[in-house]
Amino acid sequence: MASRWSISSLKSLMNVLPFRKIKSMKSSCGIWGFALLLLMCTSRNADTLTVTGGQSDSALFAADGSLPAITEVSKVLPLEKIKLPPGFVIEVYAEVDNARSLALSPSGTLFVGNRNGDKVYAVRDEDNDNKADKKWIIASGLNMPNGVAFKDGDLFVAEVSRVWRFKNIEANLGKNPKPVLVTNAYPDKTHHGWKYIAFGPDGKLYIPVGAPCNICESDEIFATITRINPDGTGREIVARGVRNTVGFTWHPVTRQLWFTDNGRDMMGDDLPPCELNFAARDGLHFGYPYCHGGTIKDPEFGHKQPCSSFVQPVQNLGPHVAPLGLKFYTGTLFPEQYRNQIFIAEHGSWNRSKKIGYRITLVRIDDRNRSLGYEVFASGWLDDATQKVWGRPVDVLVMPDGAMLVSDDHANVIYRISYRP
Ligand SMILES: [Ca+2]
Ligand SMILES: [Ca+2]
Repeated sequence: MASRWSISSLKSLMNVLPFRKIKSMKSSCGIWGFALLLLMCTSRNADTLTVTGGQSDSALFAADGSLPAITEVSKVLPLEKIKLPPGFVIEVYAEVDNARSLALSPSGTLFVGNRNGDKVYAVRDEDNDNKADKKWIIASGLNMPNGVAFKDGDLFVAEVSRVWRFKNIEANLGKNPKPVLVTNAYPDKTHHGWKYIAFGPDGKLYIPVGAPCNICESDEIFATITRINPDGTGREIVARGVRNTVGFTWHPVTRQLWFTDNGRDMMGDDLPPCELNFAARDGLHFGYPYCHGGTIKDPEFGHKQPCSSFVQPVQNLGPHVAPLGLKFYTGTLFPEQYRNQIFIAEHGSWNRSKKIGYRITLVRIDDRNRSLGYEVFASGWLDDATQKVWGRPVDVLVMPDGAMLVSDDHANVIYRISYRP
């Protein structure tokens, strides 16, 4: 039986212990280390999930198990620094710690994953004023639960190696819902192990497996996009040679798969580009680790296969911009020129001497899936002059009213971008 003592419980305990005290306990680190190891083994090896929503533990929670979705905390964010095209407005939609991937139910419940955190959240705008009012913790103690997807009333959550299904989730938001295991058959490597997940037009759940390294050849399952049936059966590899995609979507008309890919590191500030890719069919190879950006031979592996044997990106993005979530704009609120064009959340570089990314970009495409250009749509989370960063976009989602939500795992909020000329 899995212990009530989940990783999150231990983290909470560590948070309340005074830092000085932890330092003074250094001599007993062996015992703490062993205890930590034991706890990790207990909660990771058992395919049961310790759900510690904790709704009954605190006076902070309302009777329905919810927390306020917006507090004073986000009011200090310098939203006036965000540059948008004329007529666009950005506001805070909800506060969510380490807000990562987004998934929306047809009735308007927004589910939000974590990467550095261990939780999955739900938020709702109950009075339709375009700001969320209520927030629920769906689960705690998960291992990088970055991926969330919604289908037929059920919430799917991806950890590094496992996928869980929370049945009939909207009737159980504040009730510590118990999930069922969909699969535990994915590798447990944490390097590029956090997952974006989404249901395709074929009703299957798409799950990427990032390369377990910066640059390497590896077992067949790595550097791929896979898909499974909603019950976990029937795993297939859909695309190969994909280093680390943390965002994919389907064209609203052609229903074909589009995805971002994060380029390798340690080839300098300006190489290679990150990528926007389009998969015309299943079974294609997109180049990694042999070829980057369509034409750049990898210094170590490039001699093995020529760039001409791989699918080229539709658009090379900035080097190290870290493109994550992307969506076609399918609403009607934004001007006509944005319809069916691609918005990309660029999380921002981590090892470039001058930072790049930290913005929302737009790639315009024609009806033959060719890029017509790559431009900045929203910027200002990075101050170029001081190199200071106050926010990092992760995922984008088009709401039924045509507004666009953007998650930010650094400022711990979800923004709503609307058009009010
Ligand atoms: Ca509201
Ligand atoms: Ca590629």
